[in-house]
Amino acid sequence: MTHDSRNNSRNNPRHDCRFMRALRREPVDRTPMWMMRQAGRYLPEYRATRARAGDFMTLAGTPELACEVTLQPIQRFGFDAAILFSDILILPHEMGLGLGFTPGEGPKFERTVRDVATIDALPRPDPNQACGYVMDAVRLIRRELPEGTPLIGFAGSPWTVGTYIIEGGSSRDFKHAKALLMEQPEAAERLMMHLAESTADYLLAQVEAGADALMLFDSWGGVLSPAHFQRYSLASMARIVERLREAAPEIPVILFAKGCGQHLEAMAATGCQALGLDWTSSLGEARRRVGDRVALQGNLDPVVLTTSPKVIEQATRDVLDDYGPGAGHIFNLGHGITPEVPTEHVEVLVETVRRYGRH
Ligand code: 1CP
Repeated sequence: MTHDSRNNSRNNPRHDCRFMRALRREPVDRTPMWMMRQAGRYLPEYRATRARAGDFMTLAGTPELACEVTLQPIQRFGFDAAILFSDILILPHEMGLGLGFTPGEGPKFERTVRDVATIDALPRPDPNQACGYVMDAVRLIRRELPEGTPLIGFAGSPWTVGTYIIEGGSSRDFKHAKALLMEQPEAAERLMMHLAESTADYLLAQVEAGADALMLFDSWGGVLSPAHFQRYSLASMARIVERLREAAPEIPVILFAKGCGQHLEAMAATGCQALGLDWTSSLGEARRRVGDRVALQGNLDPVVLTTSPKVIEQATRDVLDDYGPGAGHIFNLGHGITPEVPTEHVEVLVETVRRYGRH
């Protein structure tokens, strides 16, 4: 059975919901919404499960716990889509690079990938073996989710994952990662393409396990020159989309490249179904540029959620107005929600989209 024949049906209630319809730019009763990092530290129930798990890797590595936190924001707010609780760094961890999280610091890899020999020795993991616990989580979530709530699977873009494994963790200036592109362009290209193939394998395994849509996070695409963005980040994302289109044509793919508003046409040309926008781009302008080819997701500045109900309501209405009437918009933040946001503020956001986003 192909991915297609199993997941295909418009009579599958998950595929006829607002979120999936909006991705196909079909009419909806109101704008669908979810929030990047919706399962996260701003939720007391997340903090409780996280404390029970002890550390992030156990939380992400235990299917029952990953399922529990994936469902929490759905139960509390009734979002129109769930996103798998995992991390973009799980795949490179399972390439043998040794990911760890120290509290208060970011992710850290035990081994870095900076030279040709290390790049050429990187394994291409079988996702069902190496990341079996992720696929178990997908199957479990899919079983537990309310009827009609689709599940988003995801991965990091090759460039964004590349920055972490080249630098060995988070970075401010991406010195080593950029130096690799500048000094060893062929090796860098091989690394990006290796990550692209492994990432496509990984995403297709998520589809096989039950993911209804897929999202690629290119959080650091915006730090590259336009030429480097095209050669390293966009080309490798385009390869992933090509593999997904071939093997799972019914599964929509959302590309989110932060700070890349200048590249929307090039990203739409990959054949993806939707683009995620951060708040530095206008949804209305993006719609005029690429709205005939892709759906758009975004783009409230997450800082708005730290202000007041009045400001949140107005800013949310402004986002909906900026896109304007008609199909093809999925409301989201322009980046992940931050831990200090009160849950009452998220309620204001949800209520505003429900009321003001009616079509
Ligand atoms: O509980 C904790 O303290 C750990 C914080 C945390 C969480 C909640 C990490 C560590 N990862 C996650 C989950 C996560 N990460 C999800 C789950 C689904 C959801 O959205 O609810 C997703 C989609 C991600 C994706 C991710 N991880 C990205 C891309 C999106 C983005 O925010 O730009 C990136 C860059 C990462 C790396 C990462 N993992 C964790 C942290 C703190 C970071 C960022 C480090 C940095 O800023 O460099």
